[in-house]
Amino acid sequence: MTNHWVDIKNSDLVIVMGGNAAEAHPVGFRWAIEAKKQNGAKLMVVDPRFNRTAAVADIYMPLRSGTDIAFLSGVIRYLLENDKIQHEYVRYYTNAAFLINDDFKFEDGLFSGYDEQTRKYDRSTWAYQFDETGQPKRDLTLQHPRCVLNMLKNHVSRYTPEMVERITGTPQKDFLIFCEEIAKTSAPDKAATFLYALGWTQHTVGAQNIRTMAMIQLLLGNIGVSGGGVNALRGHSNVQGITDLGLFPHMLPSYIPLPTEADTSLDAFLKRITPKTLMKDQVNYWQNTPKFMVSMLKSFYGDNGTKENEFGYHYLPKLPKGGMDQLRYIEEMYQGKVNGFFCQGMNPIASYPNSQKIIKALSNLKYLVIMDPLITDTSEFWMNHGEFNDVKSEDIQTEVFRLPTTCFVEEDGSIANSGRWLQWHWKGAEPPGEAKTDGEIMSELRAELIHLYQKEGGKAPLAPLEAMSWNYANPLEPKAAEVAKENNGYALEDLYDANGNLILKKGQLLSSFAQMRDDGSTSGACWIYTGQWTEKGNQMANRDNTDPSNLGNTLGWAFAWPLNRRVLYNRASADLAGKPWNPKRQLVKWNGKNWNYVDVADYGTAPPNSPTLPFIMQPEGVSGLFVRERMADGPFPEHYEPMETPIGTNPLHPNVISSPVARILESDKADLGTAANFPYVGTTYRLTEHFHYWTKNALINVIAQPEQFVEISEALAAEKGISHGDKVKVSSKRGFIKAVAVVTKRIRPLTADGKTIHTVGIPIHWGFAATTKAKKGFFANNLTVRAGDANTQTPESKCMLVNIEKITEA
Ligand SMILES: Nc1nc2c(c(=O)[nH]1)N[C@H]1C(S)=C(S)[C@@H](COP(=O)(O)OP(=O)(O)OC[C@H]3O[C@@H](n4cnc5c(=O)[nH]c(N)nc54)[C@H](O)[C@@H]3O)O[C@H]1N2
Ligand SMILES: Nc1nc2c(c(=O)[nH]1)N[C@H]1C(S)=C(S)[C@@H](COP(=O)(O)OP(=O)(O)OC[C@H]3O[C@@H](n4cnc5c(=O)[nH]c(N)nc54)[C@H](O)[C@@H]3O)O[C@H]1N2
Ligand SMILES: [Mo]
Repeated sequence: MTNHWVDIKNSDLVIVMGGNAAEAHPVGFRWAIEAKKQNGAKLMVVDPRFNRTAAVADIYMPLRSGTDIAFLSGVIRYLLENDKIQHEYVRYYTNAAFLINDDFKFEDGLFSGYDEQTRKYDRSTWAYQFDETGQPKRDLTLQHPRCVLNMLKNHVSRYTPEMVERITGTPQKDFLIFCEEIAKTSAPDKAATFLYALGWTQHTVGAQNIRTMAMIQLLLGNIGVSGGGVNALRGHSNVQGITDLGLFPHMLPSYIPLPTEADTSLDAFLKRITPKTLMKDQVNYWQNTPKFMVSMLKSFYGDNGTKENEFGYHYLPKLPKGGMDQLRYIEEMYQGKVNGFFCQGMNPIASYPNSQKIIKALSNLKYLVIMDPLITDTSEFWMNHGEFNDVKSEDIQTEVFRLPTTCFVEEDGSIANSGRWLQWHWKGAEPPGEAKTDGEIMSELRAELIHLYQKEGGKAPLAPLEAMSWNYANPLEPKAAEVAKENNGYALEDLYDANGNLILKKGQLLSSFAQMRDDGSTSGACWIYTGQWTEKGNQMANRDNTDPSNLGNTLGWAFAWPLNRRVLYNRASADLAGKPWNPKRQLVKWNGKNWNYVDVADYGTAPPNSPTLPFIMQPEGVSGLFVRERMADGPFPEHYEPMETPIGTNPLHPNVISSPVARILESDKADLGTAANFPYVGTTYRLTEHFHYWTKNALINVIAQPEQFVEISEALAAEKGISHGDKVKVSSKRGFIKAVAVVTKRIRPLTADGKTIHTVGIPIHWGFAATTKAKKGFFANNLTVRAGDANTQTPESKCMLVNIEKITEA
């Protein structure tokens, strides 16, 4: 989130689109209700289903799954045509005025630079024009035909209300209500917030769904302000933490990419990833990347990382050519190229797309290690569970090891919530049986691996393992506090400022990442977490909920990264002179030295009316309505159909139907179906009463939601002769599930491109492994497509083509 949970109450208009907050985030959703109560805010929901959030909304409208970009681009068109934008904000705080390179084009569904062979874009034309002094050219009058705003206007001109209805199935009159409501927040003192989650991310165009919304927020001046923002409601309670700490195949902690095989030295790597300041006087905070990277390496390798060996840079694993992701890794396993798999805290046969392929992939392993407090479907993948897991155990040679872990209530630690608040928690119970913490298991594995390598040798080099610093009082039992301080960072020598004043003594904890150095004199594994545990103690344990601003920015409660800032880009909450757009919800104010007021300002010390602009993480100082090279699929968003499309065409450009750069492997293309055999749209989602695949193990949840079901409209039920309560089989090109049919008014057919579109709603929570007497069920992921977003690794779990038939069996 750019903002935070409590801040939602400050909104004038809460839009839930691409998520179902009342169901999947019922505790945090109270702040949406507070916005209604305290501000008279309206709540608008746009979702293929009339879900539990819609049930308490003021305005609900349906749309066909996978078409949000068309809807939101139509909104952008409306705002521009009707001049409902916040002018000053757009002119100075976005790149609206920047001129776009003359070679940049968009034609017939493709941006300039597309290579059909590699299915990738050469993004060099997605750039600005520069003047003789190397500065980007701007036209602050916004008249130039190649300025971003006019190019955007032209790009979205195709998304008329008629076209929006034709693609999305949302009736035009509903769509226009949405436009009118949101347009009201172009007033400088009004803010809308968007709450979203998987309804937007789980698409081949997921990242662009979110970007289109962010562009709307920028045009309305709703970013950096209280009650506004771009607010992802995160999933598992600490999934924000795993993202921050870089638990991806292509990332290091704190959003620093993992080097590739082509990055042959630390210097070359840093040169490639450190952005140059693009416009003079701008902060361009990522220019500090070398300080963050070297401090991280010092934390990883301690005294084994020296200037001479590039601080241990060569010990880091390197991303192979072509990258690595979940789809490719499973493919390698499927092809028998992988010996062993450590599965820590996940249940891939239930959660990854195309479950039957995952089961075959695991069957090709020599060994599988499961670290989990529970039995999971994955730990039993080799067991026959009748029609639910129809495998022959005797054919599967994979050796499975189960290492029981604790869960969060059985250990101390921190959890990062969606609003970037790091909150410390304390152990509440002793772990049962032989359970150990993940840290203990990993530490023992490390020690034993080193020991075995030293004794017997091995294929992989031992040096990286030996070089890793492991400075814990008990190396087999790292304490959460020790790890938290390691992430925060230390001074490795006495540190002085430019005037020769001592800032920190050797061994003291850093209080800000501004203290980090690139010469090896500081250590810290995750720069954005610096400040969480300082010489003043554990800031994550702070529990003072005093709220002088009444905006919910309780600076004394927990620690929000970065530097306890509650609203990112908060300098954008005031004009260039520092006058707040909304005096009632003022966040920052110039005090002669800096902008700190009721939030920690992110703006350094540039005084009012200085040329330094608020988007300090961008090398041009402003936010991007046009993205230069970051996105894999285009500098402006464009509607592409899902990989499996029910209309079989793209009304905007019939030659480019689905995303031309979507992530899909050649081998999975044969598993795509068409509307001829699978005429309906299947979409998967959660229920409040269950948490993924764990709560099959908790009797109370099993009682609350006892049996696998799917939801269909009354119209589809009538067409297929299905009655409420009948048993049905839902199938896709990949597999099938059987479930009870729930016939409901909450799902209704839509008309898109002249066709009737029926949706089949599929809750995800069933499987076969449970310690309770829970009824077994089928994986929703038997049905899903192995294809995903080109920018992220997220698969397209929210739309696929299916068929549904009534079945009669005992
Ligand atoms: N009780 C409970 N809570 C949970 C979880 C759980 O398992 N149980 N899981 C947690 C996790 S890990 C996560 S990531 C979050 C997920 O939180 P959410 O994303 O809110 O949950 P979902 O139910 O997956 O899907 C959200 C909604 O997206 C809609 N949708 C589908 N396709 C589209 C589309 O193309 N456009 C739009 N606008 N909407 C679409 C669906 O109809 C559904 O209502 O929930 C978390 N909270
Ligand atoms: N079709 C479809 N598929 C989906 C989704 C969807 O909407 N539709 N949603 C996707 C999303 S958003 C998510 S997040 C995934 C979830 O997919 P998974 O993460 O694979 O599913 P979980 O059941 O949450 O598995 C987490 C496991 O971690 C274990 N665990 C809990 N605490 C600890 C701990 O401290 N240590 C260790 N080692 N283990 C622990 C739990 O017992 C559980 O078995 O599913 C994805 N798959
Ligand atoms: Mo999630």
